[in-house]
Amino acid sequence: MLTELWNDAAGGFHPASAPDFLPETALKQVQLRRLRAVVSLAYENVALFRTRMEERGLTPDSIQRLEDIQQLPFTVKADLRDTYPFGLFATPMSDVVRLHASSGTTGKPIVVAYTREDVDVWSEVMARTLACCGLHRGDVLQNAFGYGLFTGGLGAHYGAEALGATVVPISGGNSDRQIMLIRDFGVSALCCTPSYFTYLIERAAELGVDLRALPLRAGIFGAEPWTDGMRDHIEAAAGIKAYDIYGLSEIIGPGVASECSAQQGLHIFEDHFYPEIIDPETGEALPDGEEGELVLTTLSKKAMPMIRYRTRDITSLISEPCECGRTIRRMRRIGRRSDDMFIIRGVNVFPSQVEAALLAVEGTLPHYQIILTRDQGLDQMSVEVEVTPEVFSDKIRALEDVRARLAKAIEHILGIRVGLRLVEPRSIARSEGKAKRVIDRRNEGA
Ligand code: DLL
Repeated sequence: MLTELWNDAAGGFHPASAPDFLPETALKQVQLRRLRAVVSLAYENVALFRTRMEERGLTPDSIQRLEDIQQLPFTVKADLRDTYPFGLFATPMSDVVRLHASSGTTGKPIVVAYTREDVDVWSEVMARTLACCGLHRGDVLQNAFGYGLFTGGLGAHYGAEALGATVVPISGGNSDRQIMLIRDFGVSALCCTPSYFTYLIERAAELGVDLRALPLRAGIFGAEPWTDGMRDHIEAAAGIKAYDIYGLSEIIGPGVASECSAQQGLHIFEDHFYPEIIDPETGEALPDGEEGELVLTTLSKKAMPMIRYRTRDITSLISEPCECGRTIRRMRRIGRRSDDMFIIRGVNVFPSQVEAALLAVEGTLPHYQIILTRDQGLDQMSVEVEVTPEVFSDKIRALEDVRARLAKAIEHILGIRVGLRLVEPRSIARSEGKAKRVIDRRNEGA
């Protein structure tokens, strides 16, 4: 049965996908064996981890069952900053074949490392990601994730090659050339951030290229939050199926989890990344189905194992079986992070709520920014959103009508009124990678 699935090239399955279909007991055995090995590796080679284990009276032998993971200390982003650049490496530099870094918002980047084996695991989970999105040998994947220290470009590149697809390593930016190659190379799939793809849609229209008439059938998007409304916009405008993929540098890069054809949650490649959901306030473990902070443990990483890493990404685990047949669990799409919330007049606000509201209003474009300011100690928020040329060129009435509907949609979702500025198409900067949705001016002039 499984062999049939994997041989079905048109269905996108690939031999590397085998672990996606493991029976639960076999999966748990693999997880426990790997967990014990990775805890030993970190204990013996990473001073910070060893000290924290000792403080709790733990040794690697304390891990006898999978549930014992809950005794282990968490790792947080500050640990990577405090040990910058190489303090969490578990192997000598001579075994490290690759470094990546993620810029972060302030100061020094965080650095991550890979051995040869780690790169192989990464290629495998990215091949499984692409297979999950229905890709196979014979597909032409245009890789518009940035190549460089960012993990998106090289992660997708190695995965596509491992799958046997043809990869076009164009990286981010150079949008006119992107559109030319999509057309001339018969590109069947493209990967980039969802915000960059909305720009490619816009640019293709300006160049008179109808993406819907081309062979492009799949978009593989991630690295930033995006809503179902954004997905509907992308799928309709480009005539493709848009898949959500998730990952983070600290764990491996892209390749931690991926949607499948059902588009109902992202399958976590659990044989390599052990997921837990915790209450972000208390750190207590929550059962499947409950929403909380995602914590991940790398089960096979050698150069830089991460034990119980607090991602700050908020989601919940889905344990019900998926119609695609994969047995590995899924997580719901990440709509927010525990650290991207702001409080406006006593109400908790997340940027994704604003996106959901504005995409529901006709006449707006999916290009927006949230501006935060502080007035007499109170946080204020205003939203700048582009409207279509037809609305903008008008005719005060159309503009006023869109403004009124938008104000209502935002009030409906957030429960408060916020400042609104409707702006001309192209007035908000386009991004080639992760979009900057929030401009925080709260501490300016303070
Ligand atoms: O963004 C890795 C990646 C590259 C993922 C390409 C997917 C595709 P970082 O730059 O370290 O790594 O950023 C990781 O981005 O903790 C989330 O907050 C956010 N993120 C990543 N994927 C998604 C997604 C890459 N699909 C941080 N939905 C993570 C929502 C996402 N947020």
